[in-house]
Amino acid sequence: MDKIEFKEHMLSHLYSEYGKGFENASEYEFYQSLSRTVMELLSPNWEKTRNLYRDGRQVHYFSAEFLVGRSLENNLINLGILEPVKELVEEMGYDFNNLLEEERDPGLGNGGLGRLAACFMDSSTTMNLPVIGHGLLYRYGLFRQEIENGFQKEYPDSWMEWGYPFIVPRREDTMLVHYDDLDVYAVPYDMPISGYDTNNVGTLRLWRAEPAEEFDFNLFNSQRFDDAVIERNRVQDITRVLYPNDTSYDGKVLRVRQQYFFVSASLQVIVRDYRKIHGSDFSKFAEHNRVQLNDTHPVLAIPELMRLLVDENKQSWEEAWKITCNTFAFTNHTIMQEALETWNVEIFRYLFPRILQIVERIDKQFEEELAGKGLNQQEIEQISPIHDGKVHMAYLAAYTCFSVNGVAQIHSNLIKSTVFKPFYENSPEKFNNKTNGVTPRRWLKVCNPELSNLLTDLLGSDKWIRDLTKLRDLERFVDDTDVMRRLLEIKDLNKNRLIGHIQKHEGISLSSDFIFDVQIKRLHEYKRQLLNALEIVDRYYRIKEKPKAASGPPVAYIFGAKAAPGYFNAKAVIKFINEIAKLVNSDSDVNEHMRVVFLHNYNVSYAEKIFPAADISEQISTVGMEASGTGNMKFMMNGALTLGTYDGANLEILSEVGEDNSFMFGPKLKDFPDTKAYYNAHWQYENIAGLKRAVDILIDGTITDGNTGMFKAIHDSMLLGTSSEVADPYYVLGDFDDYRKSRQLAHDSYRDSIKWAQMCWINICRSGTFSSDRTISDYARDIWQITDNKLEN
Ligand code: NBG
Repeated sequence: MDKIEFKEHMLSHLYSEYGKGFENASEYEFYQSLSRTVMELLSPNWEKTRNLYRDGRQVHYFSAEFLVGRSLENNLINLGILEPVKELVEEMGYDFNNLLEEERDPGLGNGGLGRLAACFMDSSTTMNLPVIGHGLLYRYGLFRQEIENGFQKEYPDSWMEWGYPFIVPRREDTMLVHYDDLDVYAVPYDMPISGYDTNNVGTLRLWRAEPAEEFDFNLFNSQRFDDAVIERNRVQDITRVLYPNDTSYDGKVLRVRQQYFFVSASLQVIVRDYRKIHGSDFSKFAEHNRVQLNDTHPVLAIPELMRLLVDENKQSWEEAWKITCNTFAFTNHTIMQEALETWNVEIFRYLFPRILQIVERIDKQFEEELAGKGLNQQEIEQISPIHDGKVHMAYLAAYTCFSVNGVAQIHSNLIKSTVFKPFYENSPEKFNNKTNGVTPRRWLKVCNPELSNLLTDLLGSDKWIRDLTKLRDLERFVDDTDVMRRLLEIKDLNKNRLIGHIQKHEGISLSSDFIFDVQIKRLHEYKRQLLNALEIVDRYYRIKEKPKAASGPPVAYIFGAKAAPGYFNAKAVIKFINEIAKLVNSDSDVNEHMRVVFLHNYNVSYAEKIFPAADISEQISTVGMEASGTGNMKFMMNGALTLGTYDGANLEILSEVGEDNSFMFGPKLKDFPDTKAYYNAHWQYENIAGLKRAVDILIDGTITDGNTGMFKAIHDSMLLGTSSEVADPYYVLGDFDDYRKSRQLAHDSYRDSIKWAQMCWINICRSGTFSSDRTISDYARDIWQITDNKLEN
């Protein structure tokens, strides 16, 4: 399509959608018509790809979250038309970047787990692999965060209220999902996933709940307005919000309903499509379909497939069990107990007694099997899918699935020795590691165009975009000071871009002379934003006390994080950081040397502006608690240095770049003290210079939490144990001194800019293994056993 045709297509979309032409179109309407034209361009190959994949083995990636981020720019790049479209848009008097900002981020995920699923979709399509994503179309994504008076406030994120151009309904695949108290229509909305340098277009299928009963016209007519809509609301609630608050019983029921909703609808389609080819012979089902369960949220798929096979397709229990075990593979993403979902048996009984019956039978079978292997009743009971009145989703998955993997080497080892120990001992062959990765398209090429161009120029080709290990060849430029200067210039440019954005959205001014020391991730105690904050307070006091302490370069401490709405201590840390920001930024004794920024509403598109501008990547989780991390990889690719603990994928980054090109601190896992027996937080508090002063800022009146008790709560969590928890369970005080030293070293090292650039360069050149293309080829080879299937021109 040339420019003129492209413009004609845009115009016809404008007319048909809004009844107006270019002269009267708003920026938003212009963006919509542009996006619809892009959809038009993608659609023929999308359809062909679906046909191409139909008969071979397909992988179904089941996930409650897909944090895809914006689509327009990514699609333009993948279609190879970014430059001409940009020109066209500018010729027509629009600012291209403003247009991109019109697209709302589909907030269909919380954090790393959801973003990983999105990177996997990108890599699968780019590598021409038949992988389909299945999830939920939440009307309201993760909340929009505002910071009011330093507190996090949540607002609904109505990202699709005005229509989202990159999804289309496929009413022909509407399925009926049955609960004991309700029948619901599941309507799929498909999103095309374009890949880089390929014609293949993958599919992300998102289900939305719609009432199966017609709107009750008679009730409405007889003035019973509420009764007429109550039932409809109850149905639409199922896909109204991402992760509704599940602290109440009703919230939990809704959550389970959501989970069953999408796995049931997807499996019904998969079974139907299989029957179209193989009729009622199910012996090839698992050969045809592999389902990857992304954490415990979709694990209800296990009993649901059993139900479909046994009740609706006349398979014997034994046959069905064999098929089910060979179909499902499971990924665990955390060993934190709170995230290993368990559901009260009564919820299952209420929603779907038949599913409960199936899980009970699986449970019985499990117990008999293990008893046959000589385990005693008590041992078996503790790890069986149903015990203590609850269904344990992780155990159900570990027992059934043919593959169980963790997401970084240390984490995959840990699950074998902790949460899944007995399962590992029973079937070691199931367990494997698949270290996470991120897509170099979005996280390098798209977000950092100048660095991408430099890499392409030096390499003499852009092959690195599909094979990131190619960057290794560029290491030879590390001693070329011109290249290092260019790298520094690019960082400076990216910093200035971010500075403009921060000025506009946060009202804080920065300069690119500052070191950008960044921690962006969900707010969680184990991720230890609190450790970062306390070290900032300590530096603040040191400078106040002795201005000479500020001899190094100035530092901008940048945070972005959302806290779960019901997570009190996490919200307290947000308030704490904002209070520190107020204190520091308004104090002229220090604000030339340090500034603190808490970015509100951190999301994928904000992240795309931050990674390229960062100098230091804060990866400071308590050892053993961060399964992998993926932000750490994005920082590395964009030339930021890791300041981190020996945890998650930090360890694998370290083994690529070495201690000379990163700043590691704290104990290794094997040396980590048993905090329950040998750790005295109080000793640290009293004896580590400056620590008491920093910690006590929480309670000495210097800053205030507005009488919420928040600051006292985090103060106490570090110093007072409870009957169930030791003091400072996340070892914040324990790691403080070591962290401070490493951070100081990192900041001091920044002064030698060429040396600094060389370290960044090594990080970039050795980031190849952290491409999600590598991760996906590992899954494809070891778990899914699929090969590529490329659409020809
Ligand atoms: C998160 C881990 C991260 C990991 C991502 C993706 C959950 C439950 N887990 O360390 O905390 O990088 O999953 O695997 O969101």
